[in-house]
Amino acid sequence: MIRTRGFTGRSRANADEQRVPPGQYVTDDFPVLSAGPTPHTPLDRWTLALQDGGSLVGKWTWEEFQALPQTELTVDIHCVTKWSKLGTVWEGVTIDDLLAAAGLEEPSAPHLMAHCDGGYTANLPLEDLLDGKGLVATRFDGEPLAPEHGGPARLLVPHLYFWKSAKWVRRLRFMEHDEPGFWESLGYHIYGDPWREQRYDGD
Ligand SMILES: Nc1nc2c(c(=O)[nH]1)N[C@H]1C(S)=C(S)[C@@H](COP(=O)(O)O)O[C@H]1N2
Ligand SMILES: [Mo]
Repeated sequence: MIRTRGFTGRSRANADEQRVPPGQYVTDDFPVLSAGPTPHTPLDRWTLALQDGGSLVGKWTWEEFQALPQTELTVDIHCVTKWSKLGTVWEGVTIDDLLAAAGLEEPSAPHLMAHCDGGYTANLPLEDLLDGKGLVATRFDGEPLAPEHGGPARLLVPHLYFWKSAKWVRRLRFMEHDEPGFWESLGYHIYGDPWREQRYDGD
């Protein structure tokens, strides 16, 4: 079959339209959105911790984290400022594998708060991170994740607005009850489903 450039372009545009949540536009750029300066934690001082109440229930050095099962995920991402980026390729450790590595097949609370270098936080229902839906990503597009995009490691939760994908994540804390994170306490939606345009509190 012969395809002209125009045909390919048009069919791609149509397919993309159904892939893109309401109010979003597609960009090939990868904008940087950070509420503060980019932290630069050296890998030999980096750890990822899993916290339940006052207890540490898991902790990995960079080396230990690299030894966990690594998963590649190709997903579309949607920022509340209305850009979407299609077919982004990430690598990292799924939350399922992280919990399994900590011996937590039965997680103890239904919500998580992600805590980051620099103080940023984002709250998430644990369920939204399970079954391969959430990743602690350390690679983007086949390369180590750039610091401005959250390197060494960020959360990736692509089915929610991208503010939930906390950059420079260092600690995941189980919560019995949902609490607002950084943007959520400043008026953003507590859940943030782009398909329901849950941008702000009350949407
Ligand atoms: N630690 C931290 N994570 C963060 C943010 C931030 O300011 N600090 N911004 C959020 C927002 S609002 C968006 S849209 C995405 C942007 O990710 P990017 O800069 O890689 O595009 O990161 C999210 N994660
Ligand atoms: Mo954002």
